[in-house]
Amino acid sequence: MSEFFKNIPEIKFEGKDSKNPFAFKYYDPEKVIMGKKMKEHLPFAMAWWHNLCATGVDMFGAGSADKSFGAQPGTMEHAKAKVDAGVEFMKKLGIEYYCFHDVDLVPEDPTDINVTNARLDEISDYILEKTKGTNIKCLWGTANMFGNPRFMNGAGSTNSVDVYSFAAAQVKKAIDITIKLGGRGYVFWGGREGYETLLNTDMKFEQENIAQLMRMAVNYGRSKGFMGDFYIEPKPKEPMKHQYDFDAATAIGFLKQYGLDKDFKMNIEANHATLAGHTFQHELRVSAMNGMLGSVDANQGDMLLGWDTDEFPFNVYDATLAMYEVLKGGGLTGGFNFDSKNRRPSNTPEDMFHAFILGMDTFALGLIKAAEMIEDGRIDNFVKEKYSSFSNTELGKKIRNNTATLEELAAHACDIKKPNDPGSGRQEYLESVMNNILFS
Ligand code: XUL
Ligand code: CO
Repeated sequence: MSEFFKNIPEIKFEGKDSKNPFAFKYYDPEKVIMGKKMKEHLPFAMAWWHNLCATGVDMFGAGSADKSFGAQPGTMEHAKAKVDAGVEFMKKLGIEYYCFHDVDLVPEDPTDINVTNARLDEISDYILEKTKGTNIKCLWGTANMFGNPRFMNGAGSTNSVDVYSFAAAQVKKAIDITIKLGGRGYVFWGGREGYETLLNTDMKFEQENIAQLMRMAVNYGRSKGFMGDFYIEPKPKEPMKHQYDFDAATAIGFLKQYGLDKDFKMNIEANHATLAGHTFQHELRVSAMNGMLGSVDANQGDMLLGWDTDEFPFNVYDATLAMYEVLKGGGLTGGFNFDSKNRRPSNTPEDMFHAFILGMDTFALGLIKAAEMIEDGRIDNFVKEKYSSFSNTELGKKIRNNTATLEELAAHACDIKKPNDPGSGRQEYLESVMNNILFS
């Protein structure tokens, strides 16, 4: 196999004092934290699309990075070169998972879906051959139901039965390939499932059809022995003005309404959370408290930009608060997929490694610090104490076990005439505890 990243060694853990740009400073895969190895807490994944396909093309100019890997883009030779490069890349970083859209793996034939499907069979055989004897496998797969112009009015939400059938065909094939590649999950990100204007949109009709497509996908996947989770990846806008899977709370409500909540969990993307006006931590909390903490698309947005910038995670506060939620939520059923891309001027193969080293070290630091926050106990103890009147009074216990009545509570209020001071929220103190742990 030809080496694509010849000048780059295997990336090893060297510790925080290392100045080696090609070494981990914090990600120490074998280190045990709260009873589990770091690599088990952090099943990292490479996003096929950003890492192996994206060249930095934007609305203002052509790509700046060469992702040809020695082959002509748009050919099966190129598709295979991407597999070779991707496997070398993952091996050098010690990454065990990857995520894909169908059309990241192979070029789509413009006139015949049967040709595309045969290419997917061929490339998945090739991936299996190239990853044989390694621990590398699929984290999740998905169908790209937003790029092709046929999806301009939506996929599950389209007005056209033909287009809906194409969406179904792509989902079916992507599920087959996900199963073949050992995937833990299957993702629905509703790229065009939304609207530009309600003047031309039957929202109820569209949402019913999306739910039906998901139901058919679950039935098909289960009939083929797929035991993994289906995921919705919420995002409020972009490309559509409004997307139906706006945020975790909206997506969970949708899943419950249509009886899909037993088979689906959330795939939370940090940048999508902030676009929805939430923190990454908030979206993880909402998922966890509903038993739907599934997987993470690890990236970050830019405070000054209102779109999905998909930057590699660098913000240690956010990563720590995210890992705090993940640890308290009992971990992910999926993993941490770097749905992140190099900035356009970071256009060399070395930059691809710097980006993953940054992202993996950021989450490793987040994990270390979140575990310290939990073990420290000051924050948890404060929260426990804050709600203690519900556990150390008879009335509080009755409210919690749903046996209190409105009359009884009103009588209590009249009896005491004026409530006791509920107590300080101590936000600044708790933030200083976090700083103390982060920088000690
Ligand atoms: C788009 C996005 C997608 C999904 C998979 O914002 O995040 O790449 O992760 O379709
Ligand atoms: Co994503």
